[in-house]
Amino acid sequence: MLVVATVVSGAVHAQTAEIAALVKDAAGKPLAEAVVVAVPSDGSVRMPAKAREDAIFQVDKEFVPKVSVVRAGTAIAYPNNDTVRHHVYSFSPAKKFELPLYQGVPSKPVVFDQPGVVVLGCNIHDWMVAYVYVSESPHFAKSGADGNATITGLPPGAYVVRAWHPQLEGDEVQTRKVVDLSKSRRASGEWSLALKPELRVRRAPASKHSGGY
Ligand SMILES: [Cu+2]
Repeated sequence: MLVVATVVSGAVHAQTAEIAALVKDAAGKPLAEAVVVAVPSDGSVRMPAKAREDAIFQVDKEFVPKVSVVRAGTAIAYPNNDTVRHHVYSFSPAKKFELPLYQGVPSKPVVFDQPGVVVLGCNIHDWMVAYVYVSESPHFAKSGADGNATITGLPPGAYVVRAWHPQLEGDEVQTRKVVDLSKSRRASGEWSLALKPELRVRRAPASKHSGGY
């Protein structure tokens, strides 16, 4: 007779742990929109089988959110909340794509299957920029305005933890730290990131004439 064992989702790792990361810039100021990723140090990344979905909106001719962190395999939709059309594209090696001029929601989301950083732009509005950090690990968090990013639900073990920010100076690899969660349920750490100056494209001055781009 066949016995089928059922595992209640969420109870698999009853003893999960978390990493509380604080990300700052070189001057010690809390850094928002930094990505913190934890990879099991033995390389045993267990990606949940179910594909994830996410969305990056266009609101008032800006991408929202500006920084997204997703695991590899995630499909991202691009709902356009504006009345003008956008033309979203990426030339990044991790994902090259183009969504020619559209309004509303393009019919097909874009799947990000390669780990790496993907920079998004809009052909019409040069100042629009967004970053998709595609992680090879399902364990990550993004920092808030206070610089705090907490990665929860971690199975016990040792992790290599690294931090990234759109303005990061140098290689993300240099930010790696080993965090051991084999005996404790919580660990905290600080990451201090050297940043490049932010390159901003000025928004076009608001036109008195509506109906254009
Ligand atoms: Cu646009």
